[in-house]
Amino acid sequence: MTEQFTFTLLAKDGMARRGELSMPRGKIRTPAFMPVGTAGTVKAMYPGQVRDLGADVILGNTYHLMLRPGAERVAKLGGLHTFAQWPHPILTDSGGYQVMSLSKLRKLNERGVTFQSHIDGRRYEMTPERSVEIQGLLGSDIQMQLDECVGLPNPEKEIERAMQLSLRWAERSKAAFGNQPGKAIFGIVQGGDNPRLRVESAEALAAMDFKGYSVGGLAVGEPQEVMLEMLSITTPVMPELKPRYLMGVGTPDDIIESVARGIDMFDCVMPTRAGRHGLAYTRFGKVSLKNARHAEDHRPLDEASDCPASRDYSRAYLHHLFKSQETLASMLLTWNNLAYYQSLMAGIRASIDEGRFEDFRLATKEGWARGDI
Ligand code: PRF
Repeated sequence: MTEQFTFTLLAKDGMARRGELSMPRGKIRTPAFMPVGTAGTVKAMYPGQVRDLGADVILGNTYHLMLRPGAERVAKLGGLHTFAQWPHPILTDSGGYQVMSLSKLRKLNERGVTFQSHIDGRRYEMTPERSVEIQGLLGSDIQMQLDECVGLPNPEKEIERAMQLSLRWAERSKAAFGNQPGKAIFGIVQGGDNPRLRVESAEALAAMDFKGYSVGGLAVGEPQEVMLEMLSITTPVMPELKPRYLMGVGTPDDIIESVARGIDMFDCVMPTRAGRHGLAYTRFGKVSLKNARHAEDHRPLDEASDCPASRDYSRAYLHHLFKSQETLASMLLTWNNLAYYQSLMAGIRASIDEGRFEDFRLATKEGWARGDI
């Protein structure tokens, strides 16, 4: 019973959904934000800290881990959960997207993609089957199919070619994954900024009966308005009773607007990367700790927060740490940002449960617009 992978839709409020994914390693409350742990670590955070903020799942990257330390090595060391001291669910991306954005000398054909490592220049081949194998060696609970994501803008022909290739790779990925009761592989909707291609992709994947679906190929250069329009067109043709994951998104505003259009899961480097670059996310919008206006500011980032990083340290101190390039600057700002993201998700979930998501969305956006000084 508890060995199965299930998704339960608990409540709906407009298009926004409350749900719960359940699998042997634990439950994921949705809408969920998944902190990114690219190389087996959520940068600048202890795993226990990530957990305590309310993360039910983290994301790992096939591309990075296959190159270093290697998928077979991770398997030998007991799998990613043990290796990284995260015993809860892990979702892994398939590698296709990272190959296209990070590696050199890529060659893509029907079989898959060959590329040179950005670390040492060694050549690798990634196929849908090899990606499933690697994600299996890592011990992933939720795998992604290998897909091809094209940037925007791009000609319709090119978007269509990549979308159709991704559909054929979806079939191969699903066949390679087979039947693994406590685990899942998600199909990925592509189709760029083209409504016809988005619908065609979503319908073809729905017919393949995946346990969950991702929306890829967005937040790749298009305006937010276009991304949201694509979601408004796509989610209505996605299976109602399966989880929906918007890949690589986004800002707090992207998240709340995407939840309003029926998305259940998110991941993004934004809170962790921005933290390492001196940018804090708060209830009152973004605060750049680089700015000299914080040099003598006694106030913490958010005195009402439960997170020590947000509540206990002055902006002046955070500014000083950042200016001095101290490691603690990255640690505290990442902690603050993930705390804010997880509190936003908790607020979203509670508001859907209580049928007041629209009020929550508007009040939250008002807070960001008001600013903090
Ligand atoms: N495909 C995969 N991973 C991704 C994306 C995608 O389209 C995106 C696009 N925002 C982020 N990560 N496999």
